[in-house]
Amino acid sequence: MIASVLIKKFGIDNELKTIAEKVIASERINEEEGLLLYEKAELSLLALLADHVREKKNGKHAYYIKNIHIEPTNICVYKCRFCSYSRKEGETGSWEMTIEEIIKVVKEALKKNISEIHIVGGVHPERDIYYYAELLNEVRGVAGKAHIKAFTAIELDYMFRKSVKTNREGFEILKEAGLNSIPGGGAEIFSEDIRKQICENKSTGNTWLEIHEAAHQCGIPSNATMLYGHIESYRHRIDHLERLRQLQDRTGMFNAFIPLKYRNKNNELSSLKEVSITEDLRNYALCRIYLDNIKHLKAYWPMIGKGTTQLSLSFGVDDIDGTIEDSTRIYSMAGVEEQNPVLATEEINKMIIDAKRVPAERDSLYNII
Ligand code: V47
Ligand code: SF4
Repeated sequence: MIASVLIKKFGIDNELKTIAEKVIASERINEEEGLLLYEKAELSLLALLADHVREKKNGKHAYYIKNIHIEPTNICVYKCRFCSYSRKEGETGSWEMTIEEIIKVVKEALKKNISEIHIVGGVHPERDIYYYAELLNEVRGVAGKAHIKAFTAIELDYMFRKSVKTNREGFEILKEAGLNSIPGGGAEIFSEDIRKQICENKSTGNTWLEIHEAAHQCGIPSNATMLYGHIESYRHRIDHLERLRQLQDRTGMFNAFIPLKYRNKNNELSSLKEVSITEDLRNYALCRIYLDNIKHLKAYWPMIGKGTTQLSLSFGVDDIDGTIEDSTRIYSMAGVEEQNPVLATEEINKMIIDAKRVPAERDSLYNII
C-alpha cells in the first residue's frame, strides 16, 4: 500500500520500485540493489525509505549522550594521507598527555555528569598493552560507573602485536583493566585498493574486521565507521557496508554505525573537494537502508556541523552523539566549522524537538537515562 503510493508519487522505474517495495517490507537488499539506490534514487525517495527503516527500529527517539573525548597523543607510526593531525615524535605540533593529565581531564568532566569516556589517539611507537592497561586502570579508578570506550582497531592491532598477544589475549587484559567497548575508528574504506592509496601500511580492512570480531567474542561491543567522500566509488562503499553487515550477522555486537565525511584541510588529500550536503544525506539514507542489522545510525555533529546533523534526522539518523565537551582535534585540524565543539543539553533537545523527534539521553548501550 505505502509502496504503491510511493511509486505513484515518485514515478520511479521498475528496478527502483522493486527495491523500494523490499525496503518497505523489511526485506534485505543486495549489493547491486544498494548500488542502484546510490546511483539512481532521488533524495526524497531515499529520505522516505531510510525514515521508514529508522522509525521501525527506533520509533520517535533521537538519542544523545553526555560524554568526553580524550586524545592522549597525536604521535603516530602511520601517516594516513587524509589525516590532518598526526605527527612524528618531536615534530612541531605533536602532543603526549601523561596519565596524570588524562586523569585530571576525566575528573573535571565527571563533575558534569558524563556517562561515557571516549579515548582514541595516534598509534604511539613506544606504547604497549601494559601502558594502556595502566591508563585504563587509573581511569577506571576515578570513573565510577562511567563507561570507557577506548582505542581504534588500529591502535589495538599495534599494541597487541607489540606485546606479542593474540587479539583474544589482548582484549582479556584490557577488559580486566576497565575497557567496556571500542569505538569505530580506523575502518576508513575496507577495499585494499583504496587503502593502498589513502592509508598504505596501516592495518588492513580484514584486520579491522578481525579485531572487532575478537572484541565481540570477548563480550566487548563496538561501533563501526566509514570514511567517505574522498577517492572511493559507490561500489567501494557498498562493499564496506556488506562486509560490516556480514560480521554483524555473525556477532550482533555492533551498537552503532557512524559515516564520517572526509574533511579536506591540512592533509595530503587537500586537493580533493569535499562532497555536498546532498551527498551526505544520500549516504546517511543508504547506510540506514543497507545496514538492516545495526540498530543505530549516528551523525557525529562536531564533524558535519549542527545544521546537517539536524537534517540527517530525516535521513535515517537516530543518534547525534551529543558530546557535551569535545576536545577532539581530529576534525578541528581537518577544517571543520566547529573549532571548540560544545553543545549544552538544552541546545541538543531543541535541535531534536525542532526536527520533530523525541530527545532521549542515553548511556553507551542505548539505555535511556
Ligand atoms: O578513523 C581522520 C577519521 C576517525 C579525517 O565510535 C577523518 O562513537 C574526516 O572514529 N576527515 C576517528 N574524517 C574518529 C572516529 C569516531 C568519531 C566519533 C565517534 C566514534 C564512535 C568514532 O576519524 C578515523 C578516521 O576515519 N578521520 N581524518 C578527515 N580529514
Ligand atoms: Fe595515525 Fe589514525 Fe592519523 Fe592514520 S588516521 S595517521 S592511524 S592518527
